Amino acid sequence: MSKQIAGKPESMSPVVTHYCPGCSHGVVHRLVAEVLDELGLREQTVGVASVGCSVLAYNYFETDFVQAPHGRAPAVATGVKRANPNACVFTYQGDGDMAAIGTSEVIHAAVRGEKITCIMYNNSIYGMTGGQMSPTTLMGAVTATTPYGRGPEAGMPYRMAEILATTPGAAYVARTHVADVGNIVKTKRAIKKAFELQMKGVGFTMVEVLGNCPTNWGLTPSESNKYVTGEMLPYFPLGELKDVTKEVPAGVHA
Ligand SMILES: Cc1ncc(C[n+]2csc(CCOP(=O)(O)OP(=O)(O)O)c2C)c(N)n1
Ligand code: SF4
Repeated sequence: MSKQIAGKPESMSPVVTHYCPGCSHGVVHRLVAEVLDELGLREQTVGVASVGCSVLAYNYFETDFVQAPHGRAPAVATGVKRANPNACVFTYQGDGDMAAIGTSEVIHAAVRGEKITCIMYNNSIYGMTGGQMSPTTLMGAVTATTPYGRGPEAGMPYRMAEILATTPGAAYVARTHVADVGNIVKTKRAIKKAFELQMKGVGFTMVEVLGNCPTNWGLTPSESNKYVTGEMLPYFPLGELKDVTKEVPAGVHA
């Protein structure tokens, strides 16, 4: 008799997602679900879905979920966490949701040191609405709203993780990618650390995950993963940008 050695995490619903073939949104969902299983947090978790391709995230997790208006997930998560301090509360947002319409919400949540985890899937484009430029679209990139390539009139793409890492309330901020297996494993580690620090009440935690959008980039899944590593990585460096557990207390020399 064959023995099952791999299956869906308990925190993931047994359904087929609506994501395009080759899209990494599903990979990141799975990592979140695996982490919730490993930390035994499923029954006390409340996810906050945003607006974008991941708007249906509430159908994919076996946890409680709330749907927030576009960009407002960190504000909704703040309310959920303050009302339920023992809950594990996370948002799942695109770069359009967090870095465009929701810039203010996430920065103020970080400044306040809200004990939540915000996950930003950065595919450098508005995926759901047909591939318009987002704040993280690379210079020169052709999108539905930049047919000649993003130019200086739109300003430079900005780095959400670096911005959040400068806020005093942030406890942990990291940027990872999921374009190859080794980095999928590293992304899981970062998400796990963020959830652990949230549950220890250390402060605001955020993981920016560089992901693909083969459909709106007009690339195959494999080409789109090469775009992540070849084009996005030089502008969006990986790493733990803030980890208060590693900081040396004032007056102590490392
Ligand atoms: C208030 C409001 N403004 C605009 C929209 C249209 N809209 C829906 S999704 C979206 C962008 C989503 O892009 P992103 O957050 O990067 O997620 P992705 O779809 O790429 O995963 C926009 C502009 C909306 N739904 N509500
Ligand atoms: S449009 Fe892009 S981000 Fe959205 S599901 Fe398809 S590939 Fe993924």
